Amino acid sequence: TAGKTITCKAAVAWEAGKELEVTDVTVDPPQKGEVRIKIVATALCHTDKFTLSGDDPEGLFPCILGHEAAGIVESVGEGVTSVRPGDHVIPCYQAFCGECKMCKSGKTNLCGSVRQWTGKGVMAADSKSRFKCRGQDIYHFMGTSTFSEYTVVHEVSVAKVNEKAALDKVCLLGCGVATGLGAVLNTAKVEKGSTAAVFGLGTVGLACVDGLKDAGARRIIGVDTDVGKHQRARDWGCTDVVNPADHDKPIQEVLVDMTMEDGFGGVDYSFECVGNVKVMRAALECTHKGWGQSVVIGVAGSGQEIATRPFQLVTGRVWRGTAFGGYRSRVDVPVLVERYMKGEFKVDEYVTHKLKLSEINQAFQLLKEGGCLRCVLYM
Ligand code: NAD
Ligand code: AHE
Ligand code: ZN
Repeated sequence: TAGKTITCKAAVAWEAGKELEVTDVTVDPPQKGEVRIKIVATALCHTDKFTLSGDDPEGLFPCILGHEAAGIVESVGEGVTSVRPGDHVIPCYQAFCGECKMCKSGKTNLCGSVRQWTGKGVMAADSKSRFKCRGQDIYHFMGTSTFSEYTVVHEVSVAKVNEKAALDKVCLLGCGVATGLGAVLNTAKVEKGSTAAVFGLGTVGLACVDGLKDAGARRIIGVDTDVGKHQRARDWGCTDVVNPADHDKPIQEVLVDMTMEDGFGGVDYSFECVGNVKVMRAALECTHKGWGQSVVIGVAGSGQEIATRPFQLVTGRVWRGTAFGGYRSRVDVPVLVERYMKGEFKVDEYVTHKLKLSEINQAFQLLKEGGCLRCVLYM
């Protein structure tokens, strides 16, 4: 198949808010600096649902969504040296080239090499798509487009991983699980003995909880409006779980009261894993005066803005955000896979449902119903 256009099944999102169509698409051969991957398994992340809803200002249609996957390299384009056909890989929506201003800074995991093209749904070599359906160009999504049997990605976005790792599990390290762990371990750098609050107890929030346990946090307060999420959060390691609806006071005041010690309340660290700007405010304001840090992980819709009294920052609280948990994709994802294989953190436990690519609309429905953490699709 190398060098030839492949016809395969993919889930095409024709329009915002509409069901996907699983149909035949063509996937062009990888050009210079590109890799064509046979996807083995892909999960759905809430960001896929968010973009499909039409709320993502970068959302382009028609497109092929999907960014939490694992697969096998089918062929490589000119000049590709870091992977070869047969390699087991995780496509990463955040690239790492190691050579751009951003990568060289050592201060961020955001790579500048291909982001301007991935945001426009095309490949960097020629600003074109490699997908067509019934003669029409279909946009790429997040530089990954994993809801397809085959996809083309930039070499700088491909992490080569241990071929003994189960691809239908490590796909979760392509987004949600890595993001939550990294938010705690890389972005916040939580110290042993810290107190923390996690808002939103889906996959990203639970991965924060797992990271907090790893970091040795002494108190982990989970917050979720869906009580169906509470017991699992305790099982993951939350010391307390709170439903905002059980309280008359704003949730930030509830958390400050819960953590009162020597006359001062507030958690050392908080993590927003919902994507709601009001929750982001509460997450900042529940942190401790003088040193509290709040990490925004959730993605909020077009036009949404965060607000707080500047006094919250003047008095020492820090508001920050994280993309992919601060991990430098190509470098760190293979290490995460090794650590997972040694049993250092949970991954399998987030897979609550398994379906086929052809059942993808049912999988999106599951995400809306709340009982689902991750649904893994087999191609
Ligand atoms: P999810 O839907 O599984 O989890 C969200 C949880 O928030 C649910 O359990 C829901 O019940 C809860 N929730 C809803 N409203 C709430 C409220 N007002 N207060 C408390 N809890 C509330 O989603 P997920 O896949 O875990 O993703 C979480 C968020 O993180 C999404 O916004 C997603 O787009 C974003 N995300 C960001 C990154 C990143 O790199 N920054 C990576 C992955 C996901
Ligand atoms: N496209 C949106 C923002 C979406 C967003 O913030 N995405 C997160 C990853 S979510 C993964 O599930 C991210 O890492 N962003 C950094 C980046 O480079 O995209 C918008 O508002 O335009
Ligand atoms: Zn995601």
